Amino acid sequence: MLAGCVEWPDEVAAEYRRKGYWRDETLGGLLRRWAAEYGQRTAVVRGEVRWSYVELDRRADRLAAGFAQRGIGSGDRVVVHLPNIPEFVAVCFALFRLGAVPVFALPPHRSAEIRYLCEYSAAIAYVVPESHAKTDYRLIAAGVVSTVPSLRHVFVVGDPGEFTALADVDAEPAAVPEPGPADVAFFLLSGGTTGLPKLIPRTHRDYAYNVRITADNAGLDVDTTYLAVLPAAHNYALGCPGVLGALSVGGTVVLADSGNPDEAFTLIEREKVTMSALVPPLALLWTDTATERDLSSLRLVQVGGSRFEAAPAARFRARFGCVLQQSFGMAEGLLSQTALSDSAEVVDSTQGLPLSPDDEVRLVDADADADADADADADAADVAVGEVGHLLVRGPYTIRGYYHAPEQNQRDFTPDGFFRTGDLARRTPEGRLIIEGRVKDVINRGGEKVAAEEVEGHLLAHEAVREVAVVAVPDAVMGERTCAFVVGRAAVGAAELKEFLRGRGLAAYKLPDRWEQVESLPRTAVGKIDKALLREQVAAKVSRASASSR
Ligand code: OOB
Repeated sequence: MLAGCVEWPDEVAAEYRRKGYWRDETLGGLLRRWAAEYGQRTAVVRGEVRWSYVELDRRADRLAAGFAQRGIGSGDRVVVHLPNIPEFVAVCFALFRLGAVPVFALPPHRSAEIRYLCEYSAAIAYVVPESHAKTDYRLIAAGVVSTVPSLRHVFVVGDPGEFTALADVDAEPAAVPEPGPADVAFFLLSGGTTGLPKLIPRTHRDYAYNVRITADNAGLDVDTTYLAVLPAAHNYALGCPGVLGALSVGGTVVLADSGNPDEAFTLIEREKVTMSALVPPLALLWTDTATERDLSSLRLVQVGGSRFEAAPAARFRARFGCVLQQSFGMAEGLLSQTALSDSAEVVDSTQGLPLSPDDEVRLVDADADADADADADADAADVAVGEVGHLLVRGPYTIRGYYHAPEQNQRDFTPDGFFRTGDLARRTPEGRLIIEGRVKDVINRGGEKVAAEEVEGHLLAHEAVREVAVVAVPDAVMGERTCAFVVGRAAVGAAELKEFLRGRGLAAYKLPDRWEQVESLPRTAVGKIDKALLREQVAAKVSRASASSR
């Protein structure tokens, strides 16, 4: 395994292999097998572009050979910053085959996030589209390349400007040393339990298992046409079961730019889409959007990423007449989903069962303090069935540590290897999970995670800001939005602060939705900023405002 990653203990690894969870397979090798089995069937569709399995496999090989010629090989980190386009899939498999390790940036990320990811991973290459969503990504690349010495290559899908066109990365496939099943296949980003996102190493064999169990639980088969509306670079749409799940059974992946109903409904009708995965705000939007399109091909829709309430869940089922699957998951691993056979009541009100028989889930009675240390949880008692506890997990597809983050690992993992998810949950007598909230300092903005500390750090860099606290505000559509409480040294307006954050290259979804200028911030007895009180204050204000506007 790559230096800086935490292995599963040998005896645990042996057990996971013995039970057949972990097999001697790599993601790059799997595509070879799928191409042999599904040949000319359509693997990937985007607009007018359609690639068969054979075509995808061939492209991955040629790209891999081209990357190898440019000196990219085993263990090298490559920041992949692509939207949902076929090249994303080809680049991933090319890198998987070389044993090079994609670091998956999300499409809305901008220079602040990209610089951080390149530095943290010591990436040697960065892959971007020419432009996307009205942004010229080559400008992001230019800014980052000049400040990150490890970066040797920028590959661009489309007009490369000063960089290298991905289309020119092409060579006759040659035999290259391939990675092993225990090697790191790629890095996902954490939603952030504290501070900046951490890199999550996922190995070939643990992720192959992740894909297999989610594809099974969603009943995928050769007739599956999966519509990817969420970023394929995010765990949920990548492999839960997502793009890789659909490919693993010979299905077809239709790539979309967004879940915008206009685009999505058109694609569902045209491609006879059978399945998709949404976050709750999109599920609400789909439910409330009238359409002339024929959506009758839809058999299954997953909703997850943030809490989906029972009432909208029921409305969604009634509107689309398809199976709904609640999906609770995390880039670190654990997945809990309802089953296709579950009753409407179970689907509407729970997040189902953890997917592996060897997911060891504990709900412990830690006091709801984000700073409680890992040792406290390890010793804490399990709560009774039905009671809310702090969710801890370890298992065959849950990491044992973040990449190069010994201090964070000390906090986020117990000494016996359980990951402290930062989520609060309770369990039904059947073992189903119901996610009730969280203790980590993250705002879940309709599935997009905003780490409070990250935004606070940027705001504190403004000379007029003395103190700041970023907290969640309840929101009917997004579940939560962000609110920044600012104590100024000098008068400074929200517009200026937003512009300042943009100027620092922060992704737009992290810009606070609401601003409160205050004289001081409340403190707890031990002198920390009392975020619980701030959340209450702003929630009360918002509910008063909405009551008076009714
Ligand atoms: C998914 O992954 P991440 O890594 O972006 O975020 C994980 C966190 C969880 O720890 C939890 O706080 C929240 O997102 N979450 C949910 C949820 N699904 C995720 N909270 C309530 N209800 C749900 N259904 O978000 C993710 C990864 C794979 C599949 C699905 C979602």
